[in-house]
Amino acid sequence: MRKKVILITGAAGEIGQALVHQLSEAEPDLILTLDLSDMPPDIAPLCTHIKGSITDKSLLDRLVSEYEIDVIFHLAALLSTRAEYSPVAAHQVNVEGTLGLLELAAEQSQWRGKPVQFIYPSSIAVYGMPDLETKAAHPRVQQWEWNNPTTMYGANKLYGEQLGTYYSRNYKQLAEKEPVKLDFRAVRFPGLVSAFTAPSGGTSDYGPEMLHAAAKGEPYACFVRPDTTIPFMAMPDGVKALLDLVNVPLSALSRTVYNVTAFSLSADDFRTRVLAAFPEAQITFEPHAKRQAIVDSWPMDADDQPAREDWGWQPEYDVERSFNDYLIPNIRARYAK
Ligand code: AKB
Repeated sequence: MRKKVILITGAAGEIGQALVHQLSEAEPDLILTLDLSDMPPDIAPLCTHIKGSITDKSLLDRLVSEYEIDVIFHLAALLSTRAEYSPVAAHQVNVEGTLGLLELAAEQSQWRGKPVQFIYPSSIAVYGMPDLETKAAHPRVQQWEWNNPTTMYGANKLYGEQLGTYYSRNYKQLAEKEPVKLDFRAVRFPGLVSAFTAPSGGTSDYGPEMLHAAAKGEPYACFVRPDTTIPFMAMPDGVKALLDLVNVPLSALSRTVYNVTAFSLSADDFRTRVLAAFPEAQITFEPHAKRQAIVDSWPMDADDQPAREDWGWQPEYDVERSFNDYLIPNIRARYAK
């Protein structure tokens, strides 16, 4: 008999590490992780790890021959800045990799006669505000508004949402016998900020980078203007959103894709909060015109009312609690070691 598992792709990344930690406390099923990198030593004992790529079809075939995959948290992706430097690689991982996993989940759903849950983190990068005036005039965007991403990553994520929705609703719609379809659920995340890992390859990274640099006593030149405002969320709430969403009955969901957010901050507000905790920090602003343009195309805030109504989404960390109870004490402790 195949072992029932929860598969986490991109598990060595920021969300993955936090998710494995949290999931391993409650989950009796095996946690199977897949990533190009090894898992960090403190997390490795909590999961069965496979080092490899989601684009490796023979590896995915091997997985389904050995395991019954019940849930997939598909976290593997090339983020927005990195994807601009390697757009073809980004498309391969973010789109073709996602397609391969959706196929796997669709086949598994049919084989076992029960939908595989496919949990997909999307991003505010799916939005593309045309200019700063429009961004200021529409500070809290609805899910369907301004879906004109300016980055490869944003375009990939938007298409990933649509592909997943297709596989869960219309897959093989012309077949004589309707297949058991997978159960696709996506959340659009704002910039996530973790106390335990530093980000890499994203464009919302200036917030966490500022904080980690200050705690390490290193100077930091912020690559966006002080007034730049986007939504953020503390990592425990990011993990909570994924776990809340996986646990809600399908009948409660009115859509496949949900905005989730916690608080919005300007880069200057971020700096003020970092300075309050680390008064010696040297934080300057040296905007990088092209990365600035990417963040300017993301909204100031996103309306997450549907998530609140359908599955009771509620962040536990507002801005005060994020900084005072989670980020500052944990980052201090981390670098004091
Ligand atoms: C990025 O900056 O690319 C990510 C995101 C907002 O999805 N952190």
